[in-house]
Amino acid sequence: MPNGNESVALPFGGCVLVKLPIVIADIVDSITVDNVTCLDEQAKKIDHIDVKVEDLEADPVWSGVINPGNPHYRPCTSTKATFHAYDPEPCGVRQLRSVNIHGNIHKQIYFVNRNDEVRHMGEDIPFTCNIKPDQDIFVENSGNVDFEFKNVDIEVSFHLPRATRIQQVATVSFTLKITEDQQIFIQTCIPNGGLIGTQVLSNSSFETFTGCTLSDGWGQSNAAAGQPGRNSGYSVGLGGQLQNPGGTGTPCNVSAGEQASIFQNIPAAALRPGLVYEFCFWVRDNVNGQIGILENYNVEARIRFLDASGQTINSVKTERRSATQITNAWSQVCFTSNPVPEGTTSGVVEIVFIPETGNTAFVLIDDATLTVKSVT
Ligand SMILES: [Ca+2]
Ligand SMILES: [Ca+2]
Repeated sequence: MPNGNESVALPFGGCVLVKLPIVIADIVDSITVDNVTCLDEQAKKIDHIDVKVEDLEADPVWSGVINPGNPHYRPCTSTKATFHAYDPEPCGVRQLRSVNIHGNIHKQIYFVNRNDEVRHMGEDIPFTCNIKPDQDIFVENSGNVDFEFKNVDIEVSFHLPRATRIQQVATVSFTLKITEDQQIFIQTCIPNGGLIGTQVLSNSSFETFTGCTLSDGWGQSNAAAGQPGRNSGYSVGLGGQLQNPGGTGTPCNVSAGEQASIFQNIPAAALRPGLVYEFCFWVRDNVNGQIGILENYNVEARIRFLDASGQTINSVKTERRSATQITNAWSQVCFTSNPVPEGTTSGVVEIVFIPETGNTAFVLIDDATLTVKSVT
């Protein structure tokens, strides 16, 4: 079990400048190539034709650099992802006018001759075709644009009008993926495995505070920082104080008759669907046989996950201790959250002091830790 005295700083990813191919367009298109092949002997019939596309290439046709009057104009401020010394204007928005597609169709024609023998004949049909994109495509730096053919397929139909002539229609279909290398800042993430065992709360020992108020990540209500802690440090009082904060400050405005709480957001970099957390803290009350203190309270600790609109997702894990279970001696409470649900954008841990009628007791909290435990 964690003793709560360690606070390991996460190596949270910062912003990193990377160069990535950004998809500009996926053009789905096809090209039809007709040809007539003369056979070197007379055929009774065509058995089949094996066909494949080779050396498929795309040569773009660009507009000039567009001027500031064009709505797609953007000033050329970034340094180039790739610099071509031969390009007089490597930076500047251009429009893709069209793409010249060329390649070669390689065929193996299997036919049956007059002697009922199967023969074959190879042929190569080079082709060139210009295609125009359906949508307007603009790029920032044409020197950084790459064209890649995906899902290339070819079908061929044929008939034999005369014994030595084959009419063929080949249809080459493809997706032309157009990407542009762009430099962007990305947020790096720690792999899940690197998070396991990490304590993610700040000021987990409550040693940092200003007057009655905890600093460094904690929010609070009806709470008093700077109370006597475990291990000779400080703790935080919920609903009351044993001493003025730090033993020297002015009294905190706290009441044993009202609900009190401390709470802290789970760091976003440690919040991932599927992870679970163990929340542990130490608690004691101020009841040590004194006459006149009425104990009638509960303490609830909760781990909540929230969606983008700030609504709690139905995954709150609650752990409750009664005034009887909490004594004048420090004891530890630990429990494990539900797995972080999909759609979570934030998470909160909180410890809530809930007084009932007539209560005059309060509690102290120390060494609250939230440790990433496992991945489901
Ligand atoms: Ca402490
Ligand atoms: Ca008690």
